[in-house]
Amino acid sequence: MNIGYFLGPAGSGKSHATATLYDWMNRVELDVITVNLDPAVVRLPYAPAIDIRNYVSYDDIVDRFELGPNGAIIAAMDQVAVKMDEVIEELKEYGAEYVLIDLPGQMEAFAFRGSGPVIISELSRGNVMAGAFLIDPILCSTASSLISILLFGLSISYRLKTGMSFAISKGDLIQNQRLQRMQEWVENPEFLMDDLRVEHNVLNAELSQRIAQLVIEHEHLNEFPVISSETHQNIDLIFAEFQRIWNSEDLFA
Ligand SMILES: Nc1nc2c(ncn2[C@@H]2O[C@H](COP(=O)(O)OP(=O)(O)O)[C@@H](O)[C@H]2O)c(=O)[nH]1
Ligand SMILES: [Mg+2]
Repeated sequence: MNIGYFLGPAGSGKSHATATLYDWMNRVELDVITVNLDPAVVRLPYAPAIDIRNYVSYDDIVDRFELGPNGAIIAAMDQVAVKMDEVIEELKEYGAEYVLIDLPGQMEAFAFRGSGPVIISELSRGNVMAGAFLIDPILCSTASSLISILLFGLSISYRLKTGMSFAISKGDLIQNQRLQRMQEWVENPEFLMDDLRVEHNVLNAELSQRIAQLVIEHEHLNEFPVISSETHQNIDLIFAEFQRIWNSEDLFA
């Protein structure tokens, strides 16, 4: 199976991107299913073939352990990790060529805890994996905030040991002028460097430029789309990025 998963902070648009990419893949007649791995989600914009809420009850965890929302989702993700064997059995029964996975926005599970890496490594067994890290435009309004979130995403990709692409979500909400500047950043990293140079609040100009250089060289920024689930803008580029990563993972299989 070719598995593509969406990661990113809460509200960055993962569930809507899952729905939009699923519709697009269906339209071009690819054999695809969706999997919801967010145990705490209330409403989804798509009907998942496999739903983790049938395995793990977030409400039970809140009641039983008297946890707040943050602790409860961390505990729920531990249970998701334990249930992955059963989820993978169900996945095999579908036998789909492509699988889209919608993950929760609780980044702690992926950045610091064991559950995120366990979930991804269980899915990786015998399958090729690719991630798309979605960035809400609110979180990257300045060059340094873009670099900072790319570094965060890179660090998670490093922990998960799978290829990850990046995309800015909700392109339809970005003002034209800002959208143009973001596109300039991703098409020509020199613009990103220019804006980093003029940001006065940068703690250490040399360090931030070196970080920018590292991220730019690593992430092929010119393949870094601004997408929208509202207008469907560039949703096909997410699939192209998944394919690029699946193909490069295949080389090492
Ligand atoms: N305008 C606009 N809103 C979006 C887009 N994608 C998601 N949203 C909205 O952003 C909110 C969070 O989206 P969701 O997909 O649930 O984010 P998730 O928490 O990352 O799964 C919802 O209110 C969506 O309607 C988009 O491309 N354009
Ligand atoms: Mg979601």
